[in-house]
Amino acid sequence: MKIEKIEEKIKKVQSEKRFAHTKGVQYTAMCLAMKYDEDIDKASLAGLLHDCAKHISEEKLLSLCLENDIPVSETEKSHPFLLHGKVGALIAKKKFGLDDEDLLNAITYHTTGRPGMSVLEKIIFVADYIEPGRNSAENLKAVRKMAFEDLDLTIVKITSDTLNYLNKKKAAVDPMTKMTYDHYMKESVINVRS
Ligand code: DGI
Ligand code: FE
Ligand code: FE
Repeated sequence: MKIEKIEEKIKKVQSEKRFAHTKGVQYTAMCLAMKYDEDIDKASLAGLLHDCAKHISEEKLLSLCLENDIPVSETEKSHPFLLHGKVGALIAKKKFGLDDEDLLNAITYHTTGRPGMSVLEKIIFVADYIEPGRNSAENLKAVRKMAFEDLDLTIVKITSDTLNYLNKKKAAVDPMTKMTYDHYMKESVINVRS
C-alpha cells in the first residue's frame, strides 16, 4: 500500500493528539535517518506506523496476539498496552502489506527497545521519545540534542530515565526495558574505553 493511503487510514483511527504525535515521530525519524545514514523513506514509514495499534483496547490486543500466535510474556499479560508494538507490526504486515523485517522490528520494539537494535530500530525508539510534541519527560532538551550526537548513549539515557520513572510510579518493568538499558550501558562503556 502507498504511504499516502496508509497515512489516510491511520489518521482515521487515531485521535487528533495521537496523529500529531505520529507525524512528529515520522519527521523526527526522517531527520535522524539523515544524520545516521538510514533510508529516509523507511524511517518515515516506520514513524508513521509505530503506534498504528495504539487505539486498540487491551482486551483486543491480547486476543489478537492469541489468534496470531504472537507470544505474550507475563508482564505483557498484566499490562497489555505493552503489546501495541507487536500488534502494530502485525497490522503493518497483514493490513498494509509490508514485509520488511527491519521495519516490522522497529514497530515491534518501539516501546521497550531491545538489545542489539538496528539503526532503524534505534531511530524509532529515540524519535518516539523526543518528537517535538512530547513535553512530559525530564531533560528533554538535553536528550534531543544528544540524539543527534550519539544514538547509543541516548538510548542509555532514555531507558535509564524510563526505569526511574517506572520505579517511582511503582509500575511493572518489562524485562526487555531493563535488558535494553543493560545492553546499551555496557556498549557505551566499551565505546568510551576504546
Ligand atoms: O505509545 P507512546 O505513548 O507514543 O509511547 P511508548 O510506546 O514508548 O509507550 C510509552 C509508555 O510506555 C510510557 O508511559 C512508559 C511505558 N513503558 C515503557 N517501558 C515500560 C513501560 N511501562 C511499563 N509498565 N513497563 C515498561 O517496561
Ligand atoms: Fe507506542
Ligand atoms: Fe509513540
